Amino acid sequence: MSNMGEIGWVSDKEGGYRYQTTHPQTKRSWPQMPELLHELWQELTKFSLQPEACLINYYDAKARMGLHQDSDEQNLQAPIMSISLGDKARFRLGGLKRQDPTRTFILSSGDIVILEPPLRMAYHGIDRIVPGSSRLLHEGGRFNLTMRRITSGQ
Ligand code: MD6
Ligand code: FE
Repeated sequence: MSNMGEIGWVSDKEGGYRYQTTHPQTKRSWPQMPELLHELWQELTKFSLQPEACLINYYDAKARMGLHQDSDEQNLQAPIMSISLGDKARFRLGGLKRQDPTRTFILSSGDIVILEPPLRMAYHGIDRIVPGSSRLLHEGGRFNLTMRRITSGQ
């Protein structure tokens, strides 16, 4: 797990999960998001504000992500856009309540998911990845890049 952009999503024993502008161990800023990602966000979301955070998550063959809502951002009107790279994954999308029915999609390398109102707060997760289903990464596995606008201001 790592980040690009002005703000990163971090966690440690002391502080739990939170957004912060520096790496909790090195205290350094996160590297900039490549211009290409800014352009992709602009083109696909048409949102008025630029993304501030890009979370980089790596999934090995056994990794999964439980059903969750993304609700830690100040700006809950802003879309969240993610890019999948490497092995395929089974993405589960539900509704605004945890008990709502869910459906699943296979996300392949290069696929993009955008959660925006009215599904901005929909429950979602990764059931499993499909090991060996892409040749993009020599080490196998899957990267997910999740881009977000955190603050409401400029
Ligand atoms: C993943 N994605 O694809 C996990 N969240 O590995 C997310 O949790 C997610 O793809 C918000 C918006 C899009 C996403
Ligand atoms: Fe999410």
